[in-house]
Amino acid sequence: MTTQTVSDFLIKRINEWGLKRIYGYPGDGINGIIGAIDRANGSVEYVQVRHEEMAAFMACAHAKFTGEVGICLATSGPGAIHLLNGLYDAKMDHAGVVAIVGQQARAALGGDYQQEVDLMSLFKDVAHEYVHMASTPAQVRHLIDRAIRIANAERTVTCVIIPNDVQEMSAVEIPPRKHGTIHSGAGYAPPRVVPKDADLRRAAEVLNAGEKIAMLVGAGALQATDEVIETADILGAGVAKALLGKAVIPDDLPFCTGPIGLLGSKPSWDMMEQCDTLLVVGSSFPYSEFLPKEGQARGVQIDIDAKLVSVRYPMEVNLVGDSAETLRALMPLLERKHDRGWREQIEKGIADWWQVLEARAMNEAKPINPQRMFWELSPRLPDNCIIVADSGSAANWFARDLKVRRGMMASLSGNLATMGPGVPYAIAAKFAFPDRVVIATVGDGAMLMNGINELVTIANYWKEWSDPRLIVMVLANRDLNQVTWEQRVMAGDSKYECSQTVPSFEFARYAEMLGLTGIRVDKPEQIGPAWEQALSASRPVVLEAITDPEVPTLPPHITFEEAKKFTESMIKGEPRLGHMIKQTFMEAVEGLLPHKK
Ligand SMILES: Cc1ncc(C[n+]2csc(CCOP(=O)(O)OP(=O)(O)O)c2C)c(N)n1
Ligand SMILES: [Mg+2]
Repeated sequence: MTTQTVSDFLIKRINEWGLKRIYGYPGDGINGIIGAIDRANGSVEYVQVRHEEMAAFMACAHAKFTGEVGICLATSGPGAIHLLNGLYDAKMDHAGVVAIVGQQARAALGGDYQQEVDLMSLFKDVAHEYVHMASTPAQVRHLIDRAIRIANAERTVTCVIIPNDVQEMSAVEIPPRKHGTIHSGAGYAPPRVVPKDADLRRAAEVLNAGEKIAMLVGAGALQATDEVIETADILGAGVAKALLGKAVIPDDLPFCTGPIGLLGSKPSWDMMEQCDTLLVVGSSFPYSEFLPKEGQARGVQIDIDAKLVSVRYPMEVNLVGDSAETLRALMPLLERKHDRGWREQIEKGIADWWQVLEARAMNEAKPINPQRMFWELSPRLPDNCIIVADSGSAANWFARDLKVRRGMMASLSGNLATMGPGVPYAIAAKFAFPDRVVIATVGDGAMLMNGINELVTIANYWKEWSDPRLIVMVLANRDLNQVTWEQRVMAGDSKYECSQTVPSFEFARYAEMLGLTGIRVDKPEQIGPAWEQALSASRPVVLEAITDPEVPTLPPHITFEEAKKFTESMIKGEPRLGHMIKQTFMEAVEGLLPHKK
């Protein structure tokens, strides 16, 4: 090739940044770029998805699981619009994603042209840190350099819009050396960010003065496992984990109180109710009512992003810094708590809670108790596996019942809490780590929203993965269950069948039709063997579990107000009232009784 186009240069530059994969969907707004990817002979891998939103979810998951920037590509107009929800997911969970989108030819813009959408305005919110359109080839080098660097450094979404005529023009690799040109370079290395000594000392004073210390860790602490464990040990603290921080520390540590919030655990709730000091590391967990009451505890927060400190609880000391580095700098200033009473109390609560969870999981249900699907998976989780959950009741059981160990990764849509990322996240995890087992836990509503379509993508690509094991476990409860329970508990409304009941769909048979393995379980005794079969399969598996929608996804403690509304909803009439009351009662009793084997 003698003349390289703007698009050829774009792909070359992405390569120079060390990025090797693009999730996309074609259209005439990006023909130039697709052609360049083809000409690049595999230097960048193009993954074809079923819908642009899925490409954005995959780019997001790529960023979450690898720490690299994820890239998604869509055509002008409809393709660009489809990206949005996945991009918001990335933005809100602080995953670095670059969206590259096409646009109509420059000469047509402003002419009410076919597929002409004001993309600058469309992306101005989600990509406000950096969204620009190339109007001439000499711009492309710095647009892509800056989009990638800013996405990486700010852990956010950026967007480069390239009109289709610009894509086909001759590249200007080196802009002329004259007034009004930009000469950018590639590369980014994250800095070492540590707070000032005086602030570390102030934080240590607060933590040393406390007697009952609660820690809360989130996604920002994923690279600080050892430091979190060591700090908790010095402080005699318990550690609660926000959803996105599920993999920060192993769940079987005796002082890990597990999840917090509506999907949380009783030990996390008790710890936050009773602590006198709160140390938050890398989390902006949203619900303040699950944190100590204002004034109850003195607070210290560590976060790399100054915008996120002291937004959920008024902290006495805010340390802006990298979690691991900051904890390492802080630890020598901390005094080991000699009275371990607080820690022992927390550990006792945790041990009891695990028994409650086991009893809840083993409760009878019609036909399968969804918690048992997770409970039985837990001890069978392969080393280094990657687990994802969709938004829905699965997120509760993912958070509570799965015992994540060291080396595993786990994620979901934390802040946007959108339905739909389960299967695409799993696909991106497989592309990033083809040798690791990936397990997605997804509701039937989310599967029917988009999951069954992305199963086609799995069928299309699985033979390329060195270990083909990808398991999509579907909670087939014929219900939009998470919301059904929210409507009962939070609004006091009974189930509105018209909005909540999901049509039946044979997920396992559909998987078989696609050439995958389909397993269907509708008896509790089939659960263990089904997981064994799925985890030793030689191709991706859809494990369809016929689960009971009347198993409550109640928060760890229900407030009086919620309980009252819940009772009202039951009185107003529920389709399966008798069974539901029994199931809820069993759950409540399991939470109260001491469990003796
Ligand atoms: C895109 C989107 N639409 C709607 C919601 C609200 N919502 C949250 S969970 C849920 C129900 C999910 O149903 P399903 O996937 O079947 O899982 P289940 O709770 O039944 O296990 C809904 C409708 C959402 N979070 N995202
Ligand atoms: Mg459902």
